[in-house]
Amino acid sequence: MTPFECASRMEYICQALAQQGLGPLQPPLVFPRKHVEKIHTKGYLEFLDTCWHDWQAEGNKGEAMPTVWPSRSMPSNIIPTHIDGKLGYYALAGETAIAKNTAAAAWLSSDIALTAADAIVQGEASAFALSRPPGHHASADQYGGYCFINNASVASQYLLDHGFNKVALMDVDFHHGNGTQTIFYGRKDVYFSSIHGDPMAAFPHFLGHAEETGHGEGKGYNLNHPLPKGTGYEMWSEKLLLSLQTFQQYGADVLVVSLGLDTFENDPISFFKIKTDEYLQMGKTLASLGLPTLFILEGGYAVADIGHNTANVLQGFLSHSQN
Ligand code: 5XA
Ligand code: ZN
Repeated sequence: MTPFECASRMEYICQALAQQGLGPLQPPLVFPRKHVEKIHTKGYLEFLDTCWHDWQAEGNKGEAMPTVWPSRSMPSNIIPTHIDGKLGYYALAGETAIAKNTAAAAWLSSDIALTAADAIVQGEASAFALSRPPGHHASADQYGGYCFINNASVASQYLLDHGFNKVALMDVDFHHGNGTQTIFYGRKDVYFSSIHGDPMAAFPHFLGHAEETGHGEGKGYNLNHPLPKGTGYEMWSEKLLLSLQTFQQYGADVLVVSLGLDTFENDPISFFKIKTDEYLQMGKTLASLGLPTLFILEGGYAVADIGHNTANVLQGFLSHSQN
C-alpha cells in the first residue's frame, strides 16, 4: 500500500508551481551535518543512519517498524541495544516505516530546508523549501508522523546562527508540530505557534493543548490553537491573525512557516475544511507580517490538489509581499 506521504506529492507541487509561474526551482546545496546536530541528539542521528543495516542484520524482511515502546507502565530511559528495542525507543508513532533510503531522504530534506534558509540569509525576501519527508513531528530524539529530521527547527537555528535574532515559527499544518514545540519549548529566541486539529481527536494526541505555553526561559513563547472538527477558513484565520499579532509584539525579525496543506477540505486524514481559493488569502495574511519568510513543506495528502493549494499560498503571499 502506498503511504499517504508519497513521492507524487512533489510532482503535483512542481507542476502547479510551473503552471502558476512560480519559481525558479533550484537544486539543494549540501550542508555540513553540524546544523542538524544542533537540533537532534547524537544517539538519535546514529540510530537513523544505522537502523536499516541493523534491521536487515537481524534477518528482517520488509520495512523497519517498532512493535514495542517504553510505555507508561515501563518508562525506561535505558536505550536497548537490539534493533527492536531501539525502534521503540526512538519512534513516537507506529505509522512511519524506515526503508533502505529513508535516512538519505531525511538528510536531503534537511539540506533542502537549509538551502532555502540560506537564500533568506543571502537577502531573498521569501523562499519555499520543497522538503520531503516532512519534519515537524520529529523531536530532538524521536521520529514519527512521517518525520525524521525537523527541517523547520534546523532552518530556524540556521537563521539564528546567521544574523537573525528572533524567529516566529508558524505551523499551519493540520497536525500539531509536537517535535518543533518540544525542541524550542525552553527557549525564547524562537516563538512557536501552531493551529491544528484538537489533539483530543487528532494526531499526535499527546501534545498540542492550549495550556502548553513554554517553560523556563521559554515560558510565554509557545502558542497553540487546537480547533474542532469541521473548522473552516473563517475560524481558522482568526487564530492565524492572533498568532501574527503575537509575533509582531514579540518583535520577530524572520518568519518560518511549517506549511502543511492537510487543512484542505478533502484531505483524507484530517478534519478541517479549508478550500483551494482560501489558500490565496492564507498567503496574503502571512505576507501582512512584512518579514523575510521561509516556507517549508510539511503534510498534505489530497495529492491531486496539493499542488494548486501550495501554489495558492505562495502566490497569495507574493501578491501582498512588500519586497
Ligand atoms: O503533519 N503530520 C502529518 O501529516 C502526518 C500525520 C500522521 C498521522 N498518523
Ligand atoms: Zn499534517
